[in-house]
Amino acid sequence: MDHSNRNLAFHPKSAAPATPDEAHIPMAGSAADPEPAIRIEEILEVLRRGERFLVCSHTRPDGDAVGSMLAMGLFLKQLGKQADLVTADRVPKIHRALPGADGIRTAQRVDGPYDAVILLECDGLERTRLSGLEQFFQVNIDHHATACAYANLNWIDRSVASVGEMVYRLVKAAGAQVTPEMATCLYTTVLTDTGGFCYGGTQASTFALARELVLAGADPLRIAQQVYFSTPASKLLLLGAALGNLQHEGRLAWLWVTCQDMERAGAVEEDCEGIVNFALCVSGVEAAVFLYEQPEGRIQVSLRSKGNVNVAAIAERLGGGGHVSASGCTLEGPLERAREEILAQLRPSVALLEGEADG
Ligand SMILES: [Mn+2]
Repeated sequence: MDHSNRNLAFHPKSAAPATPDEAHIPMAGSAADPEPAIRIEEILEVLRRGERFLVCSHTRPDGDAVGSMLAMGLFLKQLGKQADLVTADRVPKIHRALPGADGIRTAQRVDGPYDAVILLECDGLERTRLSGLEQFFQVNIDHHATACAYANLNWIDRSVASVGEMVYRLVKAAGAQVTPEMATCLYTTVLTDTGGFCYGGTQASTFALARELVLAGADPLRIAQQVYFSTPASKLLLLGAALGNLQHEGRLAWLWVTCQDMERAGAVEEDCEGIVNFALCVSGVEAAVFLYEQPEGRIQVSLRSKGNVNVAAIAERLGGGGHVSASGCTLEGPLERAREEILAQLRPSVALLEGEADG
Protein backbone atom coordinates (compact mmCIF):
# COMPACT_ATOMS: atom_id res chain seq x y z
CA MET A 1 0.00 0.00 0.00
CA ASP A 2 1.33 3.37 -0.94
CA HIS A 3 0.59 5.85 1.74
CA SER A 4 3.02 8.50 0.58
CA ASN A 5 1.48 11.92 0.10
CA ARG A 6 -1.77 10.46 1.23
CA ASN A 7 -4.01 13.31 2.14
CA LEU A 8 -7.10 11.95 3.76
CA ALA A 9 -9.32 14.92 3.19
CA PHE A 10 -11.28 14.52 6.38
CA HIS A 11 -14.28 16.73 6.76
CA PRO A 12 -16.50 16.98 9.76
CA LYS A 13 -20.02 15.78 9.13
CA SER A 14 -21.29 19.09 10.34
CA ALA A 15 -20.10 22.19 12.09
CA ALA A 16 -22.27 21.35 15.08
CA PRO A 17 -20.59 21.95 18.43
CA ALA A 18 -19.20 19.00 20.36
CA THR A 19 -21.24 17.43 23.12
CA PRO A 20 -22.17 20.06 25.66
CA ASP A 21 -20.98 17.99 28.61
CA GLU A 22 -17.36 18.85 27.82
CA ALA A 23 -18.21 22.41 28.74
CA HIS A 24 -18.48 21.71 32.45
CA ILE A 25 -14.94 22.98 32.76
CA PRO A 26 -15.12 26.64 31.83
CA MET A 27 -12.50 27.40 29.19
CA ALA A 28 -11.49 30.94 28.38
CA GLY A 29 -12.70 31.78 24.91
CA SER A 30 -14.91 28.73 24.52
CA ALA A 31 -18.17 30.53 25.18
CA ALA A 32 -17.71 33.30 22.65
CA ASP A 33 -15.73 31.34 20.07
CA PRO A 34 -17.30 28.31 18.36
CA GLU A 35 -13.94 27.42 16.77
CA PRO A 36 -12.66 25.01 19.47
CA ALA A 37 -15.82 22.89 19.28
CA ILE A 38 -15.48 22.65 15.50
CA ARG A 39 -11.79 21.79 15.75
CA ILE A 40 -12.50 19.11 18.35
CA GLU A 41 -15.17 17.56 16.13
CA GLU A 42 -12.85 17.64 13.10
CA ILE A 43 -10.06 15.93 15.03
CA LEU A 44 -12.41 13.28 16.43
CA GLU A 45 -13.57 12.60 12.89
CA VAL A 46 -9.97 11.96 11.83
CA LEU A 47 -9.48 9.63 14.81
CA ARG A 48 -12.71 7.74 14.12
CA ARG A 49 -11.96 7.20 10.44
CA GLY A 50 -8.33 6.14 10.78
CA GLU A 51 -6.88 2.93 12.19
CA ARG A 52 -3.24 3.58 12.78
CA PHE A 53 -1.82 6.78 14.30
CA LEU A 54 1.51 8.27 15.12
CA VAL A 55 1.65 10.50 18.21
CA CYS A 56 4.68 12.72 18.68
CA SER A 57 5.92 15.85 20.40
CA HIS A 58 8.92 18.14 20.57
CA THR A 59 12.57 17.32 21.30
CA ARG A 60 13.69 17.19 24.94
CA PRO A 61 10.11 16.30 25.91
CA ASP A 62 8.80 17.89 29.13
CA GLY A 63 5.95 16.84 31.40
CA ASP A 64 3.28 18.25 29.08
CA ALA A 65 4.81 16.58 26.02
CA VAL A 66 5.15 13.16 27.69
CA GLY A 67 1.87 13.27 29.62
CA SER A 68 -0.22 14.45 26.68
CA MET A 69 1.35 11.88 24.33
CA LEU A 70 0.61 9.07 26.79
CA ALA A 71 -2.96 10.25 27.38
CA MET A 72 -3.52 10.54 23.63
CA GLY A 73 -2.15 7.02 23.17
CA LEU A 74 -4.47 5.65 25.88
CA PHE A 75 -7.41 7.50 24.30
CA LEU A 76 -6.69 6.07 20.85
CA LYS A 77 -6.42 2.55 22.28
CA GLN A 78 -9.76 3.06 24.00
CA LEU A 79 -11.21 3.95 20.58
CA GLY A 80 -9.84 0.60 19.33
CA LYS A 81 -7.06 2.24 17.30
CA GLN A 82 -3.38 1.55 17.04
CA ALA A 83 -1.06 4.28 18.32
CA ASP A 84 2.72 4.57 18.04
CA LEU A 85 4.30 7.09 20.40
CA VAL A 86 7.63 8.45 19.16
CA THR A 87 10.03 11.23 20.25
CA ALA A 88 13.53 12.12 19.07
CA ASP A 89 14.85 12.36 22.64
CA ARG A 90 14.43 10.03 25.57
CA VAL A 91 11.68 10.57 28.13
CA PRO A 92 13.31 12.33 31.14
CA LYS A 93 13.83 10.17 34.19
CA ILE A 94 11.24 11.96 36.35
CA HIS A 95 8.50 11.11 33.83
CA ARG A 96 9.51 7.50 33.16
CA ALA A 97 7.24 6.26 35.94
CA LEU A 98 4.14 7.53 34.11
CA PRO A 99 1.77 4.79 32.94
CA GLY A 100 2.92 3.55 29.54
CA ALA A 101 6.07 5.73 29.41
CA ASP A 102 8.21 2.70 28.55
CA GLY A 103 6.13 2.38 25.37
CA ILE A 104 7.39 5.71 23.97
CA ARG A 105 9.90 4.87 21.25
CA THR A 106 12.95 7.02 20.51
CA ALA A 107 13.74 7.45 16.80
CA GLN A 108 15.14 9.87 14.26
CA ARG A 109 12.95 8.73 11.39
CA VAL A 110 9.40 7.39 11.22
CA ASP A 111 7.87 5.10 8.63
CA GLY A 112 4.22 4.47 8.06
CA PRO A 113 1.77 3.68 7.11
CA TYR A 114 -0.21 5.96 9.41
CA ASP A 115 -3.62 7.44 8.79
CA ALA A 116 -2.52 10.59 10.60
CA VAL A 117 0.21 11.97 12.81
CA ILE A 118 -0.88 13.83 15.95
CA LEU A 119 1.63 16.57 16.78
CA LEU A 120 1.38 17.76 20.36
CA GLU A 121 3.08 21.00 21.40
CA CYS A 122 4.96 21.54 18.14
CA ASP A 123 4.93 24.85 16.24
CA GLY A 124 6.26 23.09 13.14
CA LEU A 125 7.29 19.60 11.97
CA GLU A 126 10.97 20.44 12.59
CA ARG A 127 10.22 20.87 16.33
CA THR A 128 9.99 17.05 16.53
CA ARG A 129 13.41 16.47 14.90
CA LEU A 130 11.76 13.39 13.34
CA SER A 131 12.07 12.88 9.62
CA GLY A 132 9.39 11.22 7.51
CA LEU A 133 6.39 13.11 8.96
CA GLU A 134 5.65 15.10 5.76
CA GLN A 135 4.01 12.08 4.11
CA PHE A 136 1.20 11.77 6.66
CA PHE A 137 -1.99 13.71 7.32
CA GLN A 138 -1.00 16.06 10.14
CA VAL A 139 -3.02 17.13 13.15
CA ASN A 140 -1.46 19.96 15.16
CA ILE A 141 -2.61 20.50 18.76
CA ASP A 142 -0.77 23.32 20.50
CA HIS A 143 -1.10 26.01 23.15
CA HIS A 144 2.16 27.91 22.72
CA ALA A 145 2.27 31.65 22.02
CA THR A 146 4.30 30.78 18.92
CA ALA A 147 1.83 28.12 17.70
CA CYS A 148 0.97 28.30 14.01
CA ALA A 149 -1.33 26.55 11.55
CA TYR A 150 1.21 24.52 9.53
CA ALA A 151 -0.64 21.17 9.56
CA ASN A 152 -3.62 19.76 7.65
CA LEU A 153 -5.74 20.26 10.73
CA ASN A 154 -4.81 22.76 13.43
CA TRP A 155 -6.26 23.26 16.89
CA ILE A 156 -4.53 26.08 18.71
CA ASP A 157 -5.74 27.31 22.08
CA ARG A 158 -3.39 29.70 23.83
CA SER A 159 -5.75 30.06 26.79
CA VAL A 160 -5.11 26.60 28.24
CA ALA A 161 -2.36 25.88 30.74
CA SER A 162 -1.25 22.63 29.07
CA VAL A 163 -1.79 20.68 25.86
CA GLY A 164 -2.91 17.91 28.21
CA GLU A 165 -5.98 20.05 28.88
CA MET A 166 -6.78 19.95 25.15
CA VAL A 167 -6.36 16.15 25.09
CA TYR A 168 -8.75 15.99 28.06
CA ARG A 169 -11.31 18.01 26.11
CA LEU A 170 -11.01 15.60 23.17
CA VAL A 171 -11.52 12.60 25.44
CA LYS A 172 -14.60 14.17 27.06
CA ALA A 173 -16.05 15.29 23.72
CA ALA A 174 -15.69 11.73 22.41
CA GLY A 175 -17.58 10.43 25.45
CA ALA A 176 -14.57 8.26 26.29
CA GLN A 177 -13.57 7.32 29.81
CA VAL A 178 -10.88 9.24 31.68
CA THR A 179 -9.13 6.26 33.26
CA PRO A 180 -6.90 6.62 36.36
CA GLU A 181 -3.84 6.07 34.09
CA MET A 182 -5.00 8.82 31.74
CA ALA A 183 -5.81 11.12 34.68
CA THR A 184 -2.30 10.57 36.09
CA CYS A 185 -0.69 11.55 32.77
CA LEU A 186 -2.95 14.56 32.32
CA TYR A 187 -2.50 15.80 35.89
CA THR A 188 1.26 15.68 35.29
CA THR A 189 0.84 17.94 32.23
CA VAL A 190 -1.06 20.51 34.28
CA LEU A 191 1.27 20.36 37.28
CA THR A 192 4.47 20.68 35.26
CA ASP A 193 3.31 23.26 32.68
CA THR A 194 2.00 25.57 35.42
CA GLY A 195 5.15 25.04 37.51
CA GLY A 196 3.02 23.66 40.32
CA PHE A 197 0.16 26.15 39.71
CA CYS A 198 2.59 29.11 39.83
CA TYR A 199 2.96 30.32 36.24
CA GLY A 200 0.83 32.66 34.18
CA GLY A 201 -2.07 30.83 32.61
CA THR A 202 -3.02 29.27 35.93
CA GLN A 203 -6.67 30.14 36.33
CA ALA A 204 -9.89 28.83 37.85
CA SER A 205 -10.35 26.35 34.99
CA THR A 206 -6.88 24.93 35.71
CA PHE A 207 -7.96 24.01 39.23
CA ALA A 208 -11.31 22.74 37.93
CA LEU A 209 -9.41 20.42 35.59
CA ALA A 210 -7.03 19.33 38.37
CA ARG A 211 -10.09 18.48 40.49
CA GLU A 212 -11.65 16.45 37.66
CA LEU A 213 -8.41 14.54 37.20
CA VAL A 214 -8.03 13.79 40.90
CA LEU A 215 -11.63 12.57 40.95
CA ALA A 216 -10.79 10.38 37.95
CA GLY A 217 -7.93 8.73 39.85
CA ALA A 218 -4.83 10.93 39.65
CA ASP A 219 -2.93 10.88 42.98
CA PRO A 220 -1.70 14.48 43.50
CA LEU A 221 0.76 13.57 46.27
CA ARG A 222 2.35 10.69 44.40
CA ILE A 223 2.66 12.77 41.23
CA ALA A 224 4.16 15.73 43.15
CA GLN A 225 6.64 13.34 44.81
CA GLN A 226 7.61 12.05 41.38
CA VAL A 227 7.97 15.50 39.81
CA TYR A 228 9.51 17.50 42.68
CA PHE A 229 11.11 15.05 45.10
CA SER A 230 12.81 12.53 42.83
CA THR A 231 15.71 14.72 41.71
CA PRO A 232 18.88 12.87 40.70
CA ALA A 233 21.95 13.97 42.74
CA SER A 234 23.70 14.88 39.45
CA LYS A 235 21.08 17.57 38.86
CA LEU A 236 21.64 19.15 42.28
CA LEU A 237 25.40 19.15 41.72
CA LEU A 238 24.85 20.80 38.33
CA LEU A 239 22.51 23.33 39.94
CA GLY A 240 25.31 24.15 42.39
CA ALA A 241 27.66 24.90 39.49
CA ALA A 242 24.99 27.00 37.74
CA LEU A 243 24.26 29.02 40.91
CA GLY A 244 28.00 29.64 41.24
CA ASN A 245 27.76 31.35 37.82
CA LEU A 246 24.69 33.46 38.68
CA GLN A 247 24.89 37.06 37.47
CA HIS A 248 22.42 39.80 38.19
CA GLU A 249 21.91 43.21 36.58
CA GLY A 250 18.79 45.22 37.46
CA ARG A 251 15.76 43.19 36.47
CA LEU A 252 17.79 40.67 34.49
CA ALA A 253 19.53 37.58 35.89
CA TRP A 254 21.41 34.82 34.09
CA LEU A 255 23.37 31.69 34.82
CA TRP A 256 25.02 28.97 32.78
CA VAL A 257 26.78 25.62 32.78
CA THR A 258 29.72 24.61 30.60
CA CYS A 259 30.54 21.12 29.31
CA GLN A 260 33.10 20.95 32.10
CA ASP A 261 30.40 21.69 34.72
CA MET A 262 28.30 18.90 33.20
CA GLU A 263 31.18 16.43 33.37
CA ARG A 264 32.09 17.30 36.96
CA ALA A 265 28.48 16.84 38.09
CA GLY A 266 28.09 13.64 36.10
CA ALA A 267 25.02 15.36 34.62
CA VAL A 268 23.02 14.65 31.48
CA GLU A 269 21.09 17.15 29.37
CA GLU A 270 17.78 16.59 31.14
CA ASP A 271 19.42 17.70 34.41
CA CYS A 272 19.39 21.25 32.97
CA GLU A 273 15.59 21.31 33.06
CA GLY A 274 14.24 23.98 35.40
CA ILE A 275 17.60 25.52 36.40
CA VAL A 276 16.55 28.81 34.74
CA ASN A 277 13.83 29.23 37.37
CA PHE A 278 16.44 29.75 40.07
CA ALA A 279 17.59 32.94 38.27
CA LEU A 280 13.98 34.10 38.05
CA CYS A 281 13.66 33.56 41.83
CA VAL A 282 15.83 36.61 42.50
CA SER A 283 13.74 39.40 44.00
CA GLY A 284 13.02 42.20 41.53
CA VAL A 285 14.17 40.17 38.51
CA GLU A 286 11.70 40.20 35.61
CA ALA A 287 13.55 38.07 33.06
CA ALA A 288 16.03 35.21 33.43
CA VAL A 289 18.32 33.26 31.13
CA PHE A 290 19.98 29.88 31.43
CA LEU A 291 22.66 28.86 28.95
CA TYR A 292 23.81 25.30 28.52
CA GLU A 293 26.87 24.45 26.45
CA GLN A 294 26.12 21.35 24.40
CA PRO A 295 28.93 18.87 23.75
CA GLU A 296 29.10 19.80 20.05
CA GLY A 297 29.50 23.50 20.92
CA ARG A 298 26.05 24.97 20.28
CA ILE A 299 24.35 26.76 23.17
CA GLN A 300 20.89 25.82 24.40
CA VAL A 301 19.13 28.88 25.86
CA SER A 302 16.14 28.87 28.23
CA LEU A 303 14.27 32.09 28.87
CA ARG A 304 11.79 32.88 31.62
CA SER A 305 9.91 35.97 32.66
CA LYS A 306 7.52 36.88 35.42
CA GLY A 307 5.05 37.90 32.70
CA ASN A 308 6.04 41.50 31.92
CA VAL A 309 8.67 40.63 29.32
CA ASN A 310 7.56 38.61 26.28
CA VAL A 311 10.33 36.02 26.04
CA ALA A 312 8.48 34.10 23.30
CA ALA A 313 9.02 37.07 20.95
CA ILE A 314 12.72 37.17 21.81
CA ALA A 315 13.17 33.41 21.33
CA GLU A 316 11.27 33.53 18.05
CA ARG A 317 13.58 36.27 16.72
CA LEU A 318 16.47 33.85 17.33
CA GLY A 319 14.80 30.84 15.72
CA GLY A 320 13.21 29.40 18.86
CA GLY A 321 9.75 29.60 20.35
CA GLY A 322 7.55 29.01 23.36
CA HIS A 323 5.31 30.96 25.70
CA VAL A 324 5.24 34.62 26.74
CA SER A 325 6.87 33.72 30.06
CA ALA A 326 8.78 30.53 29.13
CA SER A 327 10.66 29.99 25.89
CA GLY A 328 13.90 28.74 24.43
CA CYS A 329 16.24 28.80 21.45
CA THR A 330 19.58 27.41 20.29
CA LEU A 331 22.50 29.74 19.51
CA GLU A 332 25.93 29.28 18.01
CA GLY A 333 28.81 29.09 20.46
CA PRO A 334 31.04 29.92 22.10
CA LEU A 335 29.15 30.43 25.33
CA GLU A 336 30.37 34.01 25.91
CA ARG A 337 29.17 35.08 22.45
CA ALA A 338 25.74 33.44 22.91
CA ARG A 339 25.41 35.06 26.35
CA GLU A 340 26.11 38.55 24.94
CA GLU A 341 23.69 37.93 22.05
CA ILE A 342 20.78 36.94 24.27
CA LEU A 343 21.47 39.68 26.84
CA ALA A 344 21.60 42.27 24.03
CA GLN A 345 18.14 41.06 22.94
CA LEU A 346 16.73 41.18 26.46
CA ARG A 347 18.17 44.45 27.75
CA PRO A 348 15.88 46.79 25.72
CA SER A 349 12.71 44.93 26.88
CA VAL A 350 13.85 45.04 30.49
CA ALA A 351 14.92 48.70 30.16
CA LEU A 352 11.35 49.51 29.08
CA LEU A 353 10.08 48.14 32.38
CA GLU A 354 12.64 50.15 34.31
CA GLY A 355 11.49 53.26 32.42
CA GLU A 356 7.90 52.54 33.46
CA ALA A 357 8.89 52.08 37.08
CA ASP A 358 11.00 55.25 37.17
CA GLY A 359 8.46 57.34 35.30
MN1 LIG B 1 2.89 22.70 27.15
